Amino acid sequence: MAQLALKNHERNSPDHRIDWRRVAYLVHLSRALDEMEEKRLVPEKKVLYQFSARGHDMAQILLGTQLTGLHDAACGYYRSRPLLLSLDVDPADALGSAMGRAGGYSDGRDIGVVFNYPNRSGASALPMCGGVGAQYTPTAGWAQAMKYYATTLGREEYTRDIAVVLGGDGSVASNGFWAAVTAATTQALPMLFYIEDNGFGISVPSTAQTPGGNIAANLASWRNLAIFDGDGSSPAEAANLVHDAVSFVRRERKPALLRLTVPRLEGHSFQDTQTYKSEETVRREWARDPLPRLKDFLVPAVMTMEEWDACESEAREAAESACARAEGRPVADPSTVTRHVFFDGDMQAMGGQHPSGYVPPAATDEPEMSGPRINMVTAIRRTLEHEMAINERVVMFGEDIGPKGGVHAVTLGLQEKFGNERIFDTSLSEEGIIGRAVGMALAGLVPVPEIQFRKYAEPATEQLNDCGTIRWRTNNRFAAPIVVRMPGGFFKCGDPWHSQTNEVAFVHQPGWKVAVPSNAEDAVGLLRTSLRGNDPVIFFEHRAMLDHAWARRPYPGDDFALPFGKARLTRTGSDITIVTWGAMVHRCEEAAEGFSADIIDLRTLMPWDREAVLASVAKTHRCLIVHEDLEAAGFGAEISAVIADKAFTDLDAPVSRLTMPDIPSPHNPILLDWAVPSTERIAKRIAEILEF
Ligand SMILES: Cc1ncc(C[n+]2csc(CCOP(=O)(O)OP(=O)(O)O)c2C)c(N)n1
Repeated sequence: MAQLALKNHERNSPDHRIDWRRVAYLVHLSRALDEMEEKRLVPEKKVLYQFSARGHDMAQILLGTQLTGLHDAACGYYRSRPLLLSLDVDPADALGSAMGRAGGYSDGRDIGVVFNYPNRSGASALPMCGGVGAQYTPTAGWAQAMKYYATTLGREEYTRDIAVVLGGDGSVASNGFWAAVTAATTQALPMLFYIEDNGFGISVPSTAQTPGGNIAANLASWRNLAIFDGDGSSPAEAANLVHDAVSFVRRERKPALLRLTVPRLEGHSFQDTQTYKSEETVRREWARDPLPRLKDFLVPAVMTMEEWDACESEAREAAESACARAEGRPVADPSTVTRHVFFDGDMQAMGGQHPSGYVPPAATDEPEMSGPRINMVTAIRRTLEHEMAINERVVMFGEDIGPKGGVHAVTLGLQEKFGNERIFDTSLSEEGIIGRAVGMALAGLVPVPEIQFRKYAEPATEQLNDCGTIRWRTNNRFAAPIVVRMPGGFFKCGDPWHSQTNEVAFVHQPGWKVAVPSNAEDAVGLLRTSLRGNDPVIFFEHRAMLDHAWARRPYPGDDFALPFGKARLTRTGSDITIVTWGAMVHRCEEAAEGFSADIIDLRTLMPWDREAVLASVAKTHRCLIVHEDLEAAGFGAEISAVIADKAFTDLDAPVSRLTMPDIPSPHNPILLDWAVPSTERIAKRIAEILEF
């Protein structure tokens, strides 16, 4: 591949398939915006975060000119504004967002350099993240969705579309980069890794990111990855390499990596004075400025000097007009800032199945009570099977969920039924699993990733967090509704790795709904609602309940769906309210024998049914919260705080919590039994509260 690139690079006159006048105009526009920020808007404190794209600009714009697929998508990073301009984003949106004004990419919620651009008539820009490396796996997910639409669903209109990710030389050391390279190359995804190597990650040289400093050279022997490498400051070479790399991915439906060396002509950000660079380094960087090179390349071959000057003036005027329009925008009404954490009926422009007119089938919360009692594993499998059968957008993936059927056997037999494009095993990378799910959701699919055990969601923490905030930070332009199935909690024994619950961590991450079913019937209802819904969901499958006799229920029917935020009152009584969920519901029921208790199974923690709890406490005047998760900052703390706040005068006793002590789950069953709230200890605590 490198050889092919060199050959093309010998073509050093302007390639007439490229609209060079537009390229020149956009480079001038990008420079004018950078200069305006550096000289006026940042010193005047109208723009608070500025990352100059000078030096990176020309090659990015050449890349943008190649994104001609109707469903192409690119995900950039904070230095990617030139690409955005080349996708025809209004510069007033770019500047207005940098100023944090109303409208634009995020209505003032996110920094202006972190952008997004939903586009139904051409290439889109996927929601960017502030975290370096976080852009990679969602882009792999978009590429996977293109493949899925074209190959699995046979949709002709997706056969040439690709995904492009932009990253700096520092980002190639990130987990996300490697997760995406592995996913794209093991699954042959139409994805271009576009690496802008400016030699520094803030101040750290690229030799600290990859040995020798050249990621393209180091990946030369990586299987299934075409490598292109060259000078991003040379107009001819950059144009040819970008064209060849993009065409390769489009044509071959395989991944490629294009590394272009570019000079970073300014500091990392406005505040960076670059004292770590020698004068000689700075001089050499400026000698590689692509703008004068572009001029020499195009004048007179493509345009006259007068036309070049006119192009620059036109770009400067456009930048001034954009600035005036941006400054004319107000700041968003602060009271709107709590909107768009979740879907509220106002449809996002892109992401998930709902924007393209999906109407969920009719559903009921009345279960069909006939049929044998089935365990939670079978109930979940049956629900997945039905929803996959009626909805071709549902795709499942994770570790060992294919031929093995999952380590908990939930997906047993499903790959045989639906094929290995709709249910597949992934590389062992949770960031890869969740990030790709995000990208697939952005492209309109309904991804259902499985995390093998709760604890192993940790490598995906960044992707989970960023997924939850997509709707909010793009001000409802994008959303990524995915359903993450995740088993956890104790089983026959405990241990620090397979047994934690820690559901509360997801409640604390904006944008996630959290389901914690205690039995087969609720699992069916909540899973179905999740798969048909328009928000990301953590669906928690308790290991101890998957095959527990108490949790077995008749299959409630293919139309059974339960609303989130609606608790189930499993027993009624008058003396105490017991609030619980998951594996503790069964123990609370046993413990409450002989007492007159309301037992509330919350079923979902985000949202949670405050009304049911407060109404019950108003009746019983006493409350015990039982959960398996740790006490400190567990979800019980939230419930007690709400009761203290809203029902203080109703109480005849302090609100009490019975939980695991603040320790990891112990392995030996005797130690575990001591740590997890047992029926006996719950009963004892109930008696104590009643005696208070
Ligand atoms: C996960 C993460 N770690 C650290 C940072 C802080 N940070 C922002 S940019 C940057 C350097 C990135 O360099 P590179 O990828 O080469 O891109 P460049 O800025 O040179 O274009 C760092 C360390 C971050 N944003 N995210």
